[in-house]
Amino acid sequence: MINTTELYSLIAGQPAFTEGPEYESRNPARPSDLVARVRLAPPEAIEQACRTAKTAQADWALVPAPVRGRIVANLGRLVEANKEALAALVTRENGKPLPEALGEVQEIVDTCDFFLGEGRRLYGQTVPSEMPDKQLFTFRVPVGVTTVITAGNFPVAVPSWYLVPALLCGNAVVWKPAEYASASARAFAELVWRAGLPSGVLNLVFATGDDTFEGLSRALEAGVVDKVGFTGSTAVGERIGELCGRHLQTPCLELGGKNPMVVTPRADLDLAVEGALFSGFGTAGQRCTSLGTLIVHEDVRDEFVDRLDKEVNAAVIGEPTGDVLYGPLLNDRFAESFESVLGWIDEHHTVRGSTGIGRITEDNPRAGFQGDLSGFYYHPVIVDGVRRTDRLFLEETFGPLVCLTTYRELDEAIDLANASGYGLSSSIYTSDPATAFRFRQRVGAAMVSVNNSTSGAEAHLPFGGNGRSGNGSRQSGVWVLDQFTRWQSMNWDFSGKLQKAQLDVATV
Ligand code: UN1
Repeated sequence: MINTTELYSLIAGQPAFTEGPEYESRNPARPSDLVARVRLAPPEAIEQACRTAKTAQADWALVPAPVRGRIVANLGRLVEANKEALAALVTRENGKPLPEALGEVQEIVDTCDFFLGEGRRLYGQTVPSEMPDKQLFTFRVPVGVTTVITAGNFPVAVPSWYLVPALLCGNAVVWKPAEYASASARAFAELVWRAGLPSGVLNLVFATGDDTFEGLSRALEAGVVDKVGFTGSTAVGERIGELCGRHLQTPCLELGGKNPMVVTPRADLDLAVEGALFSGFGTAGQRCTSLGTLIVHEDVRDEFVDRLDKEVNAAVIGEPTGDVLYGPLLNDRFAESFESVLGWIDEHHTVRGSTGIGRITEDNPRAGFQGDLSGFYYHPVIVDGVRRTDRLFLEETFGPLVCLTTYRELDEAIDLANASGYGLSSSIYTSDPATAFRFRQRVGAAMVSVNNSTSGAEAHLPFGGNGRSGNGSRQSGVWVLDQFTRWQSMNWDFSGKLQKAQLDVATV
C-alpha cells in the first residue's frame, strides 16, 4: 500500500495546492496515532480539477464502454488483492471493527463485479417510427464531469458506488472525500488509477466543507461540472440541492436516516433482538441505515426490551481490531455532536442498555471495555419512552443510541415509522406475510427489510432515500445508470424525402 503520511490533492496525477493548511487525520481509537497529514486545498482547487476533468472526459467518453468495463474489472481484482491492507487502513483511520471494514472493501469488489458487465451492455433502444423508412434509436451518453463529495463513515465503499458507475459510463470525476478519511480515500484512488485510468479522469481534492461548497459554486458557475453526487447530512444535502438547482442540475443526494424497526407480536424475538443490536449499535450507530427507533408491540414489549437490554449490556466495546460490537466514534467532531444528542434525553425518558451514559472514561467505566480510553468511545443507550414530538424521535442521532416506543395497531406503527419525515431504510419483524406486505405498501422508506435489520445494502439493489433522506435518486445496480448518463435520441430517415412528424403520418 502507499505511504500515507503526507497527502496532497492530485489533479491529473500531479500534486496540487501543496502549501495549504494542514489537517491531521488521526486514529479515533487512539488519537495519538497520526494516520496522515493532509494539505487542504483552497476553493479554486475544485474548479481547477473540474476543468482538467472536463478536458480528459472528452477522450474518455470515446473509449468503448466494454474497454472501460475492463478497467472496472481490473479495479475489482486490485481491490481484492489489497483487501486486507485497505480494510486495516479503514479500521485505523475510521475506527470501524475490522470485519466490517473487510465487508466494506468487499462491497467495492461487488460493485465492480456488477458494473464490469455493464460495459458490454449499457443498452440503448431501437424504437419504431410513425413514418415508413425511418428508424428511431436511443443512446445513453455520459453526463460529463461528476463531482463526488463523500462522508467518512463508509470511506471507500460508498465512494465506489459513485466512482465505479460514473467512470464506467464515460464520465470524469473530481472526488472530495471527508478530511478525516483522507488516507483511505487516497489508497482507494490509487487503486483506481492503477487499474488503467487515463490521466485527469479521476482527480482527488482534499478540502474543508466550506471551501468545497465555495469551489463547487464557482465550478457550477463556470459550467465545468455536470453532476454532483453527495453522501452526508441532510443539512448539507439541502445546501447542495439548492446550489445545484440554481444551475438547473439534479444532484444525486444520499442523506441521513431515522430508520424504524417494527417488532410485531408475531416476531421471532431472538432474531429481532439480534437485528436491533447489529443495526442500532454496530458501527457505533454511524451508518445512514442505522436503526433509529424501535416500535414494539405492547404485548411483546417487556420481553423484547429485557432481552435487548441484556445483549446491549453484555456487548464488548473497544479497540476495533479486536472482537467488539463497536469501536470509537469517527472523530472529535462526531463525539461532540453525539454529546449534544445525549442532552436531548429528558425526565420523560428511561435509559437502558448500559450502566453509564456518555463517554467511556476511568470515572464512567464500562464493564468488559477493551481499548485505550483516549479513543472516542461511548456507552450504548436505549432511550425508552420517546414520544413522537421529541427531538430524539425526529432527528438522526449518529451514535450508539436507539429510541424505543410502543404501538397497539399496525396502522399506528406505520404512522410512527413515517413520522420523522426521513425515508431511507426500515424494517419489520413478523411471521405474517400480510403484515409485512401492508407495511411495505405504506411505509415511506425507500428500503424495507422483513425479518432483517435496517442496515446492509447489496451492490445490485437500488439504494437511496425519500423525504429528508434524499431527493429520490438511487444508487447501485442498473438504476444508478440514470444518474450518470442522459438519454439521447436519434432519428434516421432513409425514405429519400422530407417526412414530417405528425403531418405525414400514414393512416390505415
Ligand atoms: C451509509 O451509511 O452511508 O446499508 C451507507 C449499509 C451500508 C451502506 C450504508 N452498506 O449498511
